[in-house]
Amino acid sequence: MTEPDLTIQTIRTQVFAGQQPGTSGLRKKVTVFQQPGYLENFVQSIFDSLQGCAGQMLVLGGDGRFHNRQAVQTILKMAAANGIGRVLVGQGGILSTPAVSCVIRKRQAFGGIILSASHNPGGADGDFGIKYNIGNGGPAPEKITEAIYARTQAISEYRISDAPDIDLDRLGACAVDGMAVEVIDPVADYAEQMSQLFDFDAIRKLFAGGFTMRFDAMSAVSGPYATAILERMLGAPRGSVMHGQPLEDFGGHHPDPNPAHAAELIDLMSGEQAPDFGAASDGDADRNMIVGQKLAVTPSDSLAILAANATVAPGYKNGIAGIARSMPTSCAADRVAEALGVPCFETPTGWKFFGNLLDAGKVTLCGEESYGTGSSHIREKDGLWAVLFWLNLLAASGKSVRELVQQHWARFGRNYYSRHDYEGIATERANALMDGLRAQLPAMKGQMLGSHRVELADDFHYADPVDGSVSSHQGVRIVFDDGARIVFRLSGTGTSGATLRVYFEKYEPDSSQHDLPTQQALADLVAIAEQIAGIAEHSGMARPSVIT
Ligand code: VG1
Ligand code: CO
Repeated sequence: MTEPDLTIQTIRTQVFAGQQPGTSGLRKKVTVFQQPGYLENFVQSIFDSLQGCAGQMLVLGGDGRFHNRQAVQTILKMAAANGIGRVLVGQGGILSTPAVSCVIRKRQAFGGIILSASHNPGGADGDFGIKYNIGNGGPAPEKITEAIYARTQAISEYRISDAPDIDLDRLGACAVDGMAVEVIDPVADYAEQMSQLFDFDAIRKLFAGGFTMRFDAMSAVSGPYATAILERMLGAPRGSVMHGQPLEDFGGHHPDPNPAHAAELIDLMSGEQAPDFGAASDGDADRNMIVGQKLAVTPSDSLAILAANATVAPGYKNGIAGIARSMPTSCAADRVAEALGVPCFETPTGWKFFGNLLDAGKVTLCGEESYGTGSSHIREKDGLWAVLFWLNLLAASGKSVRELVQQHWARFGRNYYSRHDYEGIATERANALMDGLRAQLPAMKGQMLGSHRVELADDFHYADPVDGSVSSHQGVRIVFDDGARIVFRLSGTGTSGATLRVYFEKYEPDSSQHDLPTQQALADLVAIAEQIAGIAEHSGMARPSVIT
């Protein structure tokens, strides 16, 4: 083997914000990442923090946003100079987040590096991001992310080969100095896994019978996956996938699959010519939105409905071991778990908290209110997986999305649910709001707020049932004795100022009350949130910037 032709560079840039402890990746403006040494600082810190990575295999790819290709070339040269044995890189530098997780597991890689800022906007003025996933295919746990962060603060040099760029578009083997590189088809392993989990024959028959759908890839990375699987493997009519070409700036949009940002799909699904089924996915293809005719399914309901019907899919035919949901996600899944006689775990926000539960076999399905759903098949949430699960369910039941949702509510009751986001608040003001709330918590229990009595008011705290690790200050929650809840937390994924997220939930067992407009059903809770938190005063905003 030839000695790697490496250069040791001194880091001169002073702006090493690094990854904040507690978040699962570094997300910053592209212009920040373009500073000399910035990306390199983080990547070297990853290699420095991974014990035993020399000679090992890594998976590398991203969501195709602006700066993706350049970053891939840099990381390959750094991997070579740091003694990594082999890198599997997606063709064109492309791999969705779920595909990275799938490939790490299938090929038993040591870990992987994902380049994405997920649902954040892209382009030269947009956001970029990077995160490290471990050998189980999931986001690195806090122990590792904190070590990486600490290293970014201390590091003074990085190692990089001065070998030329590789041809990212040509499939097959090549090398960077002594390191083997394989450019892989980004879709193949993932598509094969999907065909094993779901009844592709039944879904093919559904489309052959005239069933219509639109999948909005939002000009992001799910496009090639959705086109290959839905149109080519399952026979959905050409054009079923819209915005299927990944663009560096996502066409100037937020690639965030919710009714606010996927408005074109929502309009289509509300019209007289609406297809039978609609869905959308985010920048890195791990989120999903499910839409029926004139009905957007809340992610919390989607999780509960999939859990209640999981056995229709071949991959889950023996039932599920348990469900996990993030704390702000509605309690709809808890009712299903109870009916199935399986446990339901409540975790802090962020997919990394599901990893241990999945590895230990305690849960099969996981979900977050933020349009994230997934299962034990990988260790990330998975947008297209959720869409295929719904297609399998629609095919097996012969029912419409609306019928499935209404039947679910009739059986389990409806959890009215909404999230209000206040974006771009000055960080001190947002912290003051949260501190003000925390100060009120001890006195709240037993109080009447409007017509609701407070049963529990706390700052959510989680002890991992598998490894005992503790995560505190995960959001203020006010739980009422009628099942209603209000949750307040600050976003950990924004790149400018603070974003306050307020989550509202109300449980309605009575079927005759299941057709109210959501915001109307939750209006009294919204007023209570304002009363106790002083949102308008702290944020300077009379109403939320985004309601989902
Ligand atoms: C948001 C969501 C959270 C999700 C995270 C990553 O975080 O609320 O549920 O896990 O994004 O999603 P925050 O801290 O901004 O509320 V994505 O699609 O980046 O992987
Ligand atoms: Co995402």
